[in-house]
Amino acid sequence: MSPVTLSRFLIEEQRKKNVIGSDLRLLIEVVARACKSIASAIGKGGLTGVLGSAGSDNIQGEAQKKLDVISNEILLEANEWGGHLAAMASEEMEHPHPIPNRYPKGEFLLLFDPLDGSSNIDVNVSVGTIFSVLRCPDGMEPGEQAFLQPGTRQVCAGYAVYGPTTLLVLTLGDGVNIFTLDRELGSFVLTQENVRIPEDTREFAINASNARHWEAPVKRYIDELLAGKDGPRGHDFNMRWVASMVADVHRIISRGGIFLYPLDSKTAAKGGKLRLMYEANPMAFIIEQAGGRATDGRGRILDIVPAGLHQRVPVILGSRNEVERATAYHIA
Ligand code: P6P
Repeated sequence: MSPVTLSRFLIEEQRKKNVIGSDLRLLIEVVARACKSIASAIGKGGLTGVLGSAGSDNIQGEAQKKLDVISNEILLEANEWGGHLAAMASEEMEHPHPIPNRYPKGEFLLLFDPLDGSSNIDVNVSVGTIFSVLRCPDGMEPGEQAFLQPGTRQVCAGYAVYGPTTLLVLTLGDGVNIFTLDRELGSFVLTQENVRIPEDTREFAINASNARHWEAPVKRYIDELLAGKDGPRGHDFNMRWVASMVADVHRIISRGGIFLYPLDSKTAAKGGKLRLMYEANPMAFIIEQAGGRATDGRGRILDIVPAGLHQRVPVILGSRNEVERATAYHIA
């Protein structure tokens, strides 16, 4: 049988389950095409002078890499003419990006972190694009307020991983599917269907250099993992930390694990490190659709009602039983 491309998958999903209207199908295909362009720009690296700093800071006060700016531009230009969007929002922009008046507007709001983990880009470590899709509330202007919806309102979420292969991981609220970019075909091809995360794991991901800043429940949880088979957990654990959320989350989607970027005394004033709207919410949607769990240490991430577009949040996500244990320690 010929490979199932992303386009064929979306058309067949629409035929079978009526979950994807033509505008949402167009949105996903346009975002996927933009991710191919970003993969191509990244792949050229030092050959075309796209590495290094852009010499500017983003709204988060973080130094921007040239590829942060390039990736953001690629996504804006790809999505503004199609007529499927009411507006866009990005980690790289303080305010939502309105659809220019010369183009028709649609019902969807697209949010993205155009190049997550970009601090790794200059050292050739996997990075990615994270995106989330909401509906613009009827009768509401597509300004910041329209975006401030809990993650449960997402109609679609996904990420691209730019690594040894370029992958697109997608959920439409009906399971998680993985597509691999066939560079010869120039198409994303379905390579894993209905992915499920193991409920248990022996692998955790946390930036251990922050240990002295952690709250007591996190310290207890991690200390028990580090105690290994001689400790209360009764077996050894392994640690991974790529410092690209997309890469760490994809490892969990692929083989299980738990990822923690918890509240700590360094980030408490800001509410956490990771951004709710275009990092935590899309990843939480994907993880839950694959059978995992995602909390902020005390409650479900997808239930959080956002107060601001760039709101930060603590994140604990991955294999169900470990996330439930780590969260229970916060509530005990
Ligand atoms: P740290 C990348 O900047 C990012 O937003 C996530 O992709 C990643 O998980 C985290 O920050 C890494 O943070 O403090 O370990 O550099």
